Amino acid sequence: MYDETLPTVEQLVVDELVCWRVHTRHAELLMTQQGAQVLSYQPHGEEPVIWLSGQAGYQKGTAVRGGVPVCWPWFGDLRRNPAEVQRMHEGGPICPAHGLVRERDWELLGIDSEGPAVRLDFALNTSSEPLPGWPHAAELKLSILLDERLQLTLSTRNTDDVPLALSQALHSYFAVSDIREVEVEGLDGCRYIETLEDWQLRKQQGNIAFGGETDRIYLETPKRMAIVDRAWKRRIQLEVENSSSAVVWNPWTDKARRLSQFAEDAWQGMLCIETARVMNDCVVLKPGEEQQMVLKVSSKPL
Ligand code: TA6
Repeated sequence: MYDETLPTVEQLVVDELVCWRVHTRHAELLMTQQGAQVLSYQPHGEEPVIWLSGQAGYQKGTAVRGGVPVCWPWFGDLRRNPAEVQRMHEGGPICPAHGLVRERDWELLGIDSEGPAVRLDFALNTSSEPLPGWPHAAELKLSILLDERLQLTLSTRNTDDVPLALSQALHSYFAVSDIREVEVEGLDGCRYIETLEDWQLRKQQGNIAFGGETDRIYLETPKRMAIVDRAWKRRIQLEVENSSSAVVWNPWTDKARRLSQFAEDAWQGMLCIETARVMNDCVVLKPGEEQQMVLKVSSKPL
């Protein structure tokens, strides 16, 4: 039986992946060293907030489906990125979707569990761990803070002597009761790129509701947005810093069949809202400069 007041951090191996299970008086979190990926997050007495696929695989070199994969130093398809981001890539054909860091182990810098909160810090240094096709020097860090809410801070320091241009995302999978019944608040009036229709530019009117495959890049996004889930009587609140773009994604039926580690009906219970720096919001860092992007996730009853 856990002593609710004291946080615990347990290291475990799930199939091939080194993981940590963190338990505080507010919530439970599971994460893995591979990609410094949060895998699940569930406040006590509630449905999960961060969704993890029931068919998730824990193999080395393959990103786990679900959780919060880190997309860096580019988001999505490299060829759809701004020219300056594309130019950083000097490596021939190796340009997987969502960059180069979600399938490799990051270094655990430390775990701080003094007091009711727990903080885990991970890093990836591209000088000591060169990335194939991306011969630049940068220090990437992800800090995970678990207290009343979940906070992720992704920071990049340019340790090279030339400017770096990159795009990135915290590719968060949220759990929902039924995608057809939830709405996203906060993006009313925002321009978005409809990637499913020739990347046309559109404008959001009202809250986002879901009636089919959705894969959109929202621009000039606000600090706050929320998933309203009436069936589960909760609002998942997202608060961001230093991010003015967000990707909203649900694969629906057809794409669900083509996705790895994804049950045919899993599309009904998940929604990705990805805190990003993409397109005209991509990151350009001078030598020595650092950029931090922050996501705070909390769940409140409706
Ligand atoms: O972020 C949305 C997206 O780019 C979708 O187009 C979809 O492909 C999704 O990411 C998942 O990508 P993955 O490479 O993890 O299968």
